[in-house]
Amino acid sequence: MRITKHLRAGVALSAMIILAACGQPGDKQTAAPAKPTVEEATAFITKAEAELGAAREKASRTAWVQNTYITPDTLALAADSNASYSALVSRLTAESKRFVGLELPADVARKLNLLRMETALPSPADPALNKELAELDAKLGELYATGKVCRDDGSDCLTLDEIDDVFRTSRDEKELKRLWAGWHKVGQEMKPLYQREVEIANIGAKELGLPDAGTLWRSGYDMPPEAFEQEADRLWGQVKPLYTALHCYARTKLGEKYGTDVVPQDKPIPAHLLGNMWAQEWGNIYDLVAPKQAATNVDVTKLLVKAGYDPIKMTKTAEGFFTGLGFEPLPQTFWERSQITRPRDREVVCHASAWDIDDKDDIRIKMCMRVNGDDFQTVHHELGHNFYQRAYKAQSTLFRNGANDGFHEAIGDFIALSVTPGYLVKLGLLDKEPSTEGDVPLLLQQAMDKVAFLPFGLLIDKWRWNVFNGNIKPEDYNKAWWDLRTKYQGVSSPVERTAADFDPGAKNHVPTSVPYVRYFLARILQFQFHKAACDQAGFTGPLHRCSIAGNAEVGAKFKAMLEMGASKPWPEALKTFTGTDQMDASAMLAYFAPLKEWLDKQNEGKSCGWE
Ligand code: X8Z
Ligand code: ZN
Repeated sequence: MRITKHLRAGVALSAMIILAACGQPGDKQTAAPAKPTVEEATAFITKAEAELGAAREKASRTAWVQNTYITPDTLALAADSNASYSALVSRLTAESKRFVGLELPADVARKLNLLRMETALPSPADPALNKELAELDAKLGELYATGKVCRDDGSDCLTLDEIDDVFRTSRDEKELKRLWAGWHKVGQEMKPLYQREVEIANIGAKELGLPDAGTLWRSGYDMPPEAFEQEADRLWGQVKPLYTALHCYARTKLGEKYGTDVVPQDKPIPAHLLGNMWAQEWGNIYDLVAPKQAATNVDVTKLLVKAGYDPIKMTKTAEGFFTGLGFEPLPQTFWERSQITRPRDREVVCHASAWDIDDKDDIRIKMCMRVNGDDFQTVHHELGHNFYQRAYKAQSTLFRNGANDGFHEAIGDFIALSVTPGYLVKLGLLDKEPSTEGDVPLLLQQAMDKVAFLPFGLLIDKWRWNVFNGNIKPEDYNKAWWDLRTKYQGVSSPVERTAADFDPGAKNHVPTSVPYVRYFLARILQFQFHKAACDQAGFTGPLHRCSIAGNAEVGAKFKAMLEMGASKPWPEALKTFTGTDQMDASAMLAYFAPLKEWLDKQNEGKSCGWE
C-alpha cells in the first residue's frame, strides 16, 4: 500500500547541492572508503532504484492479498514481506551515507534524500527489531480492520462501515453514544503495541541520524522539519477564524436539536453528534444546521439512490470526470482487480485506498463502497491517487510519488470540487441548478465537510510528533489526545475516559501508521488548485459554482504538474499549475467568504469558542 505509508524527503533547490549531512555521533555509519566519487553515487542510486522497484512490486502484491483477505497466514506473509522491504531500505540508506558531504547533481542528491523516506516506520538494522516492528504493524492493522461493536449480549455486531451508516443518519443521541463508546474500545488492546512500535521506529530514526521518527515525518516538505511545523501552524492560523465561526453556529443548532444540557453552549461539542465517528467531517448533519429559509439542499445520497446508482456506476462517473479532462480511461485490469465493495465472506481492510501495484498500469482501488455522498466523494479522492500514479509512471522509481504527500491527497478532492450542482445537472442527477439564493446553504454544506476537517487534519500528527519525541509519555497518551481534540477541534468525549483507553487507536491512520498532516495540507491545496483552474478557464462567477468539467485545456496543464511526480521540490510543481510557490489558504478563504460573513451575522451576540 505504498501510496499511504510512503514518506519522502526534501532537498535544497539549487542545481548542484551538497547532500545534507544527517549522521550523528554513535550512529551506524560504517567506515567509508576514502573519497567516493559522483559517478559512484550516481551508479549507487541507479542500482538502488532498480532493487527498490522490484521489491516494491513484490511487497505491494503481498500487501494487496493481505488487505483483501485477512487471515493469520496472509498477516504473517505480509509482515514478512514488509520486514524484507524495510530491511532493504535500511541497508540502502546505510550504504548511501558514504556520499554525505559530496557535491552531487540535484537529482541524485534528491533521490538519496527520498530513499530515507521510503517507509514511515524506519526500521533498525537489527533483524530482530525489524521483524518485531513489521509484526507490530501487521497486528495493529488487523485489530483495527477487524474491530466490531456488539450489544452487551454479543448480538447485533456491526462493522465500521455499518456503524458509519448509523453515524450518517441517526439522530438518536443514546444510540450514537453507545456506538461511539463501543468503537473506541478497539484501541485498548493496541496501546502497549503502539508504545513498542514508537520505541522501535525511533531507534530506526536515530540510525538515520534523526532525533526521532516524527522528525522524519516532517522532513518531507523541501524545508527543515522545524520550518514545516511552523508552516502548518501558519496555515492553521489563516483558517482558524472560519472554523471557530462554523463551530459556534453548529453548536447553537445542535443545542436546539439535543438540548443545551447535552450540548452546553460554552463548551466543546460532544464528539458523537457530528455525523462522523471522529467528528472529522460534519456534512452528514447538514439537515440539523440548514438555514430555515433554505429551499435548496442538494442531498447527493438521495440523488444517487434515486437515479439507481451502484458502486460501479459511482466509480465510472468519477472516472468520467478525469477522462473529460483528457486523461486516458482506467485500464481493464482496474475493473477486474479492484475491490469496490466489501466481500461477504472474509475479513478485509475496508478503509479506502488506491494502489499502484507495478508502477506501470496495474492501478486499483480498495473500498467497501456504499451508495452515499461520502463514498461518492471518496471514490473521486481515490481515483485522484490512481491518475496521479499513472501520470508520473515515466519518472524513475524514487520520483514516482506526489510533489509532497499533501498534493497526492488533494488531486481527487480538487476534482470533486468541480462536482457542483451545475455538473450534477449535466450528469442527469439533478433537474435544475439551485438559484443563487441557495449559495449560502451550498457553501454551508460544503464547509461542514471541508472546513470542519481542518483542525482534525492537523491535530493527529501534532499528537504523534509529540509521542515520537517523548513530550507525550505513554501514561498520558489518551489525556494528551483529548487535550488536543479540545484545543483544536473543540469537541469532547461523550463518555468518561481513563488512561486505559487509547482513543487514537480508534482512527485508522494511527494503528496503520499513515502520516496525517498530508490531509490538512490537501484541504488547503485543493482550493488553490481549484482557484487556479477556474482562473485558467476564465470563470468569473463565485468559486463554488465553478466546474472545470470537460475542460481539456485546464486538464492538460494539470496533467503537466502530475507528470512531474516528486522529481522537483513541491514549490516548483505548485508554480507550474498555480503560478505561486507558496501553500496558502487565501483561495479557501475566498471560496467561503460569503459564508463567513453570514456565519458572523448568525453568531452575533453568542459567546463563541470553548476555552
Ligand atoms: O484516509 C483517507 C482516504 C484514503 S487516503 C480515504 N482520507 C482521510 C480519512 O479518511 O481520515 C481522506 C480524507 C481524510
Ligand atoms: Zn488519499
